[in-house]
Amino acid sequence: MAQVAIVMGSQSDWPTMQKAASMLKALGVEFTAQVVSAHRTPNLLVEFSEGAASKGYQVVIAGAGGAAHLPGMIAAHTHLPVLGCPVRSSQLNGLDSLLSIVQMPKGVAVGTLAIGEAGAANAGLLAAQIIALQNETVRDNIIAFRAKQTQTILSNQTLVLE
Ligand code: RP5
Repeated sequence: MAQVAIVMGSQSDWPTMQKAASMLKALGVEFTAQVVSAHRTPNLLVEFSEGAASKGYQVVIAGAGGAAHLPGMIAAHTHLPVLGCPVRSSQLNGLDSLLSIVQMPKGVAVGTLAIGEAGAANAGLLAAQIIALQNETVRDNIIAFRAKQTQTILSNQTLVLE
């Protein structure tokens, strides 16, 4: 059963959001990915959000660009933790997406990640860390991932002073 749901406002968000998917896959977390638009498919948004917990999801990762209402609207319809990913937009480079997602009013929470691919990858990592609270396999995978990352940097010190 999938533990994490990745949703995005448009197919055009997938090149960014697949970084979340890749991270979840690398850490052994089951997930699904689908397009749900706050503006173009509002009824699907309500249906997805209200049914997410009963489907067994434990975390929702929601990515959107521009007037990015998707993460906040999902959070309004579920008690599950929602991680918001600002997708880089063509007009304002994702600053619009970031500000749309991050400024939630008190009482409905969205955990907002960085703009673009790094934020999407970290959303996958953070979702896995939430899952790891009750899943030893995922916890061990995260610890190994972090150790490998550290070792890679320590063994690649190729800075040269000229
Ligand atoms: C948002 O509008 C989507 O999340 C996407 O980032 C943006 C543009 O969507 P498309 O016009 O490329 O479908 O809802």
